[in-house]
Amino acid sequence: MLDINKIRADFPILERKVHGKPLIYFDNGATSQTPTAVIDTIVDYYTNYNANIHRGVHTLSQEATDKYEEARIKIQKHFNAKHSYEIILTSGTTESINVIASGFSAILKEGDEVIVSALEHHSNIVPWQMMCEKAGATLRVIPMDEDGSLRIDLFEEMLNENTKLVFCNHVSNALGTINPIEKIIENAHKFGAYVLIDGAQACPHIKPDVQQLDVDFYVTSAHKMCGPTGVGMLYGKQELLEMLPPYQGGGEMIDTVTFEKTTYAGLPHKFEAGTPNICGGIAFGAAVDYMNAIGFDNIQEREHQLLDYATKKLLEIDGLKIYGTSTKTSVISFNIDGIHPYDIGSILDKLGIAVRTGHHCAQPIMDFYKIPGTVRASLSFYNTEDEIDTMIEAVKKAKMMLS
Ligand code: C6P
Repeated sequence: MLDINKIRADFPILERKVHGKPLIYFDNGATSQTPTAVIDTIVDYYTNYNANIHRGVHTLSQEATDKYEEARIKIQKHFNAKHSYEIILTSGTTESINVIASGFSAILKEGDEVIVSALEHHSNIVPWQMMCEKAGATLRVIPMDEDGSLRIDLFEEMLNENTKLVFCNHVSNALGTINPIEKIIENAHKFGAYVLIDGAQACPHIKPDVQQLDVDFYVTSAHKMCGPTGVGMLYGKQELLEMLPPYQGGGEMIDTVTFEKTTYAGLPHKFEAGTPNICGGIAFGAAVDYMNAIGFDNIQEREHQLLDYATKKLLEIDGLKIYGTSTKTSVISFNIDGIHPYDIGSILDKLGIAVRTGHHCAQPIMDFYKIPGTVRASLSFYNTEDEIDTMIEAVKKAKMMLS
């Protein structure tokens, strides 16, 4: 059992007030809060060893380089990648996806097919559309079901010898539903297609093992798992990362440069042009340490308690509908009959409660349900039942005011 009061003390922001009320932070799907261990790592970097990495012989640069590469190894171990150089540090999930989409734009050809799921965030749709447009490939979509699950039966029918790539999120950001990525990877591989899994919403709750999954590419952002913004990960199998062309040209991604010809550095540097987010990378490592110290089994158990508690209480409110009811993480997306989600979100904010409202960068899901958006409460292990009770009362109040 987690000591929630002790855990909450790790997050200084939870002490603050919003509109004179204690902050209740239920927008963890957008970004999670930052524990003192990560904040201290950031302060320590800028206070004691801020320097550019892989470039200097001086002590500060070497210290920063060592810490950055230590963080890469922490991330490698966390995701159980075979080699640390299979972990590319990027600015986040969006950039990680764009690295792969840009690389495959040069490899795919007309007649090739790529498959994406209906449950994707725009980051896992738009780069592939751009890639297909450049390469002349066709984008196909795995349909979803009313309960927020994917039609895996139809996915299996869509696969054929032209299928080259499959993209799917591990967990839907708009609904919290968990996709059967093991099945998706296994079936795609039967046809020789590569699979990219967007783990942005899974990694705060689940510890993926990329070797066990046998996934080709797995991407995530640090800021949803207690780390800072502006840094994330692209995991790729060595042979695939070696096959793909670099994403950006610049310093540190080269081996030799002349005006006639440039040769590229090996992994991971080939994909890390320019000065990276050094402090962010180191703090990402600290966030991984923090979450592992709490333990993903404990996190899941706690978040399931919160999810069950909140779901039961919300469903007692007349006219309230929850979207996405298949197996899921601690995300509740809901609407109340006849009330715009934005109006509910605004009233909750006045009461100190942070939720996200709108289409959640997943417009196709909203189109499927024929709604403009939802109110999304995304809960984390540091939330409490008392906070949920306050939200329930606030939702009832909002309903009364807006009906
Ligand atoms: N979703 C949300 O409120 P970046 O912005 O690159 O860190 O992550 C993009 C992204 C990609 N895939 C999924 C499944 C995501 O949930 C997100 C970010 C946030 O749902 C902000 S839009």
